[in-house]
Amino acid sequence: MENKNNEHWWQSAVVYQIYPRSFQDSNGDGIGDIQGIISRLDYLKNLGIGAIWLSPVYKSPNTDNGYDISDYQDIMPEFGTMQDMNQLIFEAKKRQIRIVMDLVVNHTSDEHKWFVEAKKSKENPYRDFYIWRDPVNGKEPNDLRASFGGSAWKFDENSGQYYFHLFSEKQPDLNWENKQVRNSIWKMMNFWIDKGIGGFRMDVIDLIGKQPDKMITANGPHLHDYLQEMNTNTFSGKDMLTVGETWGATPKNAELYSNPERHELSMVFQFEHSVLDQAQDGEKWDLKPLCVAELKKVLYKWQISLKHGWNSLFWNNHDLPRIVSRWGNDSKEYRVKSAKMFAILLHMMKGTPYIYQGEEIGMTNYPVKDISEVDDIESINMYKERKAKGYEKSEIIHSINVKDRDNARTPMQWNNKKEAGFTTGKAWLHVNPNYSQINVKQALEDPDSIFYTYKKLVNLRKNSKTLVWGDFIEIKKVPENVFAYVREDVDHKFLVVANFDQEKNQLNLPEYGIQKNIILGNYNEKIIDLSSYELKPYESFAIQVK
Ligand code: TEU
Ligand code: CA
Repeated sequence: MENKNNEHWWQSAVVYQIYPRSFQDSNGDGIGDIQGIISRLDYLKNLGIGAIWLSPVYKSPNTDNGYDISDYQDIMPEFGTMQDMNQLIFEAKKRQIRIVMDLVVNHTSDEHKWFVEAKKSKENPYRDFYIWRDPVNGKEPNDLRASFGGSAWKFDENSGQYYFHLFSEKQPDLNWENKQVRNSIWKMMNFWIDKGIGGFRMDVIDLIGKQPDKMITANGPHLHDYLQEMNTNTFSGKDMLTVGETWGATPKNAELYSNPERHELSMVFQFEHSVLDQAQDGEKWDLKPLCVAELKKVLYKWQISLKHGWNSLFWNNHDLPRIVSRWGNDSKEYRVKSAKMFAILLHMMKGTPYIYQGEEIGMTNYPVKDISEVDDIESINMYKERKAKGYEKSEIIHSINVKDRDNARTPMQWNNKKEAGFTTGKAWLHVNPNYSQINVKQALEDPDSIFYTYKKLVNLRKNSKTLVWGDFIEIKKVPENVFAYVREDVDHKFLVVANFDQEKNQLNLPEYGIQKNIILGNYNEKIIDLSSYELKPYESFAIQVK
């Protein structure tokens, strides 16, 4: 699997993310489950993906939909049993699909037995598994804030101390400085590795080196030491896919994580492109229009700066709004065109592409009218906070509709039957009413659907070393809202063009002239004269020029 050139399976594979709660229900309780996933493996095999990143399926009280884990070595009963999980790993493997588990070890649930013990007294052997501090002048030790609102410190009446939580108060942060904590985590990871999984996606891993007393949260001083220790004690030598979620990553520290000589991770998710529609110094709810030129700058920068590392490529995940609604166009006229443009633009780049469930059929955001329709703790807390600060309801709801996480979490749309074929009961979260037109069944029946563009892209990578390992070169002489780049090695050369615009744009690339070898495009052109070509709205194509 691993060869001399440092080539790995996860470089030519495409990863598909499943948010289990919303993927497929098998027993009519309205909640997606593991048997549901198993029943859809053939669909995923048809798409051609090489791995599934499975959002958490562990035992959890579900304050944050599974990102608050109360037992890492057990399965949430709503999702099934450990036997179901073993079956999923086995059935996926039969189809050459690896299962990448979500590793949420920055924090646990407050219902995890470590925290239940830790809370009992200052002397409890598990006390130091978490971060406890005495009050300062009768108040919180400092001003650090939690990601889901309020202070990051929660007072515990029983012991008179505060504990630290970077997310909700039901998600206490683990104390990574404690070697016993780290050893317990390695043990748990090895439990999963022994089951034959394909790797780990590591939740907010850049926070584990925090030093709250020094107001340090991301990129703490021992972060990379911990990751090297993890690597040595767990997946070292196993060629697994390991991807860290790192909101604070720069190209420079992404190389620290992913340079193979450092023995840390395969790659990280960086979010620099993903915050470009957020007002400076604001939160994600403070909106600003996307500047395409800026997006281009950021994506290209990441393409060329990881000399010794590896990129991950994504538009979507379970925390982000749907890309066609966000930066494309979800109108009847342009939804399919813009969705295909996103696919071509991203998948032809260098790195490992990720597809989030439903992206391959162009699923869209779900606008709500009232906070009562919202499930996500992040949005609900923000709503309360901003209401109290005097924001208008309409303004808050607008931000929620543009940015909130429920947009990604509405049930997968399988067909045009009741509840989109997701469940025979009542879905836990509203199904997007556009399921009657946008669904998997329709996509599979239409040879010109978004699905088949994704399928083609997934397969192209499997068969082209150039696309996987070839160089990335920007073409600069193009209009501001047009992306154009080349992927090439000694054998082959591909030219990729994407009009990131609802308007037409003029392309003049005389050095390329007339081209017939168009491998895919969203307008199905057969011949393109690049010396002078008018790009249609969202037009995108890839051409093999050598
Ligand atoms: O997300 C990390 C994180 O920082 C989020 O709060 C992110 O900023 C937000 O979702 C953007 O809207 C990870 C998981 O992906 C997320 O689902 C979890 O809620 C969070 O960690 C806590 O585990
Ligand atoms: Ca179910």
